[in-house]
Amino acid sequence: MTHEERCAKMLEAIDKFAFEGEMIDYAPFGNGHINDTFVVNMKEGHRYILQRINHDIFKKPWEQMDNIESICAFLRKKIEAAGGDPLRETMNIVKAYDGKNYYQDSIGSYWSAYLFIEGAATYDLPETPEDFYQSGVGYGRFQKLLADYPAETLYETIAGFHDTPKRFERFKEVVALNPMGRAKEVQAEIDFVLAHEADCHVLHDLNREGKLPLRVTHNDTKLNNIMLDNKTRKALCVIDLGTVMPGFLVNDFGESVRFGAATSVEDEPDLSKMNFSLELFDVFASGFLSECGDIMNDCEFDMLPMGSKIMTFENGMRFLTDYLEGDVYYRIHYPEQNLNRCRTQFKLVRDMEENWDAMHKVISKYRR
Ligand code: GN1
Ligand code: MG
Repeated sequence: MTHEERCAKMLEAIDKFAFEGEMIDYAPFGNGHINDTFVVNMKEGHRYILQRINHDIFKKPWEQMDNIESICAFLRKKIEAAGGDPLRETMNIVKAYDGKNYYQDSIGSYWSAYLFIEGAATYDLPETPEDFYQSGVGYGRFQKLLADYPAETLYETIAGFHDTPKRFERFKEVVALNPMGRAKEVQAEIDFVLAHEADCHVLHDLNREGKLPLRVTHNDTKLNNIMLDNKTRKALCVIDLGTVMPGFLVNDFGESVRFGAATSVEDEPDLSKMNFSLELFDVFASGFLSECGDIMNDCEFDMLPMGSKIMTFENGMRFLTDYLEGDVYYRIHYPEQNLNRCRTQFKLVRDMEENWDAMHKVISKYRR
């Protein structure tokens, strides 16, 4: 598709949503690896978020949007009851003129739209530990507010998204197929994955034994999926709700830890710069548990370090799988990016293993 054709599709979509006012222009927005996100600027000064949903990955965008609409309505009620501002503390869907919560364009792409949250920003790295603490508060609050939402009524927007054992099996298949002939150059990383098979099963086994409950989870709790208020610098709103579905609380905790309790960015090529920070782990745990510690059971407390390790390991394994497959899933900006991403994750896993007892000690400080 040419640039002009792409722009024409954007304009077609913009025209279909119940946006108030007159559009001036639009621009790409954010750093996501999966969907295409834009900001739409209106003449009257307000803005909207418009997103083209990656339909190869989210197979049923209409189910995803029903999840999001229903979760946001639930959050809105709780936020109003607490005297908060639902226009800033939760996402707000803008519907299409036909009443649907998405629009399918003439070439089959799915679009969704939201009110733009003004006076707030997202970060790829915490500028201060307090930023990371606030993200813990934000994701912990998200857990708490949704603790009585019936998780089993949500659609699974990506089948087996954090089914680590299934991802492990898929990884082995891809290694065997070796479609790009890249396996040889990453034997050390492949061996690292294979040596961690037992870890993949721990959380799912506990769930089957009835100890680890399924809850409403966000599943992509990176620092950059939370907005901090520009004035107060406090957690304001959890965004990027496409992967909200039933899951394990410890994985939401862990996904935040792997991204934020790290001393460098996800694709840092110089591994000496990438370390797990026990201090930041402590900071995040204190924020997260201050909000939702009282809804958690013993097993969830026990498994917070494991959730951190598993999410880090799983992301590394997914990046490596994608590298072996020829970079078909994640957006990359240079050829080795997925391999760099994989290596930082495995470095963090090793660091966590070295800090295993210390991580448990940190959690015990905040145990209720
Ligand atoms: C993807 O699109 P983004 O950057 O929010 C991915 C997450 C990964 C993350 C790695 C739907 O999230 O699972 O953890 O990249 N989302 C999907 O940075 O696969
Ligand atoms: Mg995102």
